[in-house]
Amino acid sequence: MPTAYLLLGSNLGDRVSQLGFAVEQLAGTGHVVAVSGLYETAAWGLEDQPPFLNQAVQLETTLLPEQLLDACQQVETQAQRRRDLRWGPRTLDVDILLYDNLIIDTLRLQVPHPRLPERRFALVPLAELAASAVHPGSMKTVAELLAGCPDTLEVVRIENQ
Ligand code: A4P
Ligand code: MG
Repeated sequence: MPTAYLLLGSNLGDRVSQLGFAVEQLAGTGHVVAVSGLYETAAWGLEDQPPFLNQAVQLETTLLPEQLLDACQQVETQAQRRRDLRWGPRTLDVDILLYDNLIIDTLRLQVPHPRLPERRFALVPLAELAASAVHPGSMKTVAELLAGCPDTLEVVRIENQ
C-alpha cells in the first residue's frame, strides 16, 4: 500500500484537540502507522499570528494523491477551517509532504510539498518518523535536508502525550 507523510498544523483554538481530531479522521482514510510528537514553532511566513503546533503522520492508504488531498481538505473543513488568508491563522491545516517517491506538479497538488526543504517545523517532526526517507525532488534524505535547512525558527517538542 502507498505510504504518505502528512503534516498537521494548528494555531487557533484548542490546538492539541484539533490535531487529535485530525489523526482520528485520517484513521478512517487508511492505516495510521505512526505519529510524531507535537512541536511548537513561531509562525513562519506571516509572523504576526500565534505560534503553531505541528505533528507529522505516517499514513498507509489506497487513496490516490488527489483523493488524499480531498480527504485532507475534508478534515480541515470538519475542523471549521476557514480559508481567508494565505499562510494566515488556522484551526487545522493538513498538508501532504511526501507520497511514496512520487513527484506531482499539477495546479492543485505539488508533492513533495514545495516548501518542505526550507521549513524546520515540517522537517523536525518528519525526521522523527522517517529520517532516512528520500525526498524525490533533491534525492536527499530527510535527515540531510534537516541538516542543511536554513530556517532558524526554533522547533520545540512539547510534553503533552
Ligand atoms: N496544495 C498543493 N500542494 C499541496 C500539498 N502537498 N498538500 C494546494 C496540501 N495542499 C496542497 O492550501 C492552498 C492550496 O494548496 C490547496 O487548495 C491545495 O490545492 P491551503 O491549506 O488552502 O492554504 P494555505 O495553507 O494558507 O497555503 P499554503 O501555501 O499551502 O501554506 P502552507 O505552505 O500550508 O503554510 N508556520 C508554522 N510554524 N507552522 C505551520 O504549520 N503553516 C503555514 C501555512 C504558514 N506558517 C506556518 C505553518
Ligand atoms: Mg495547507
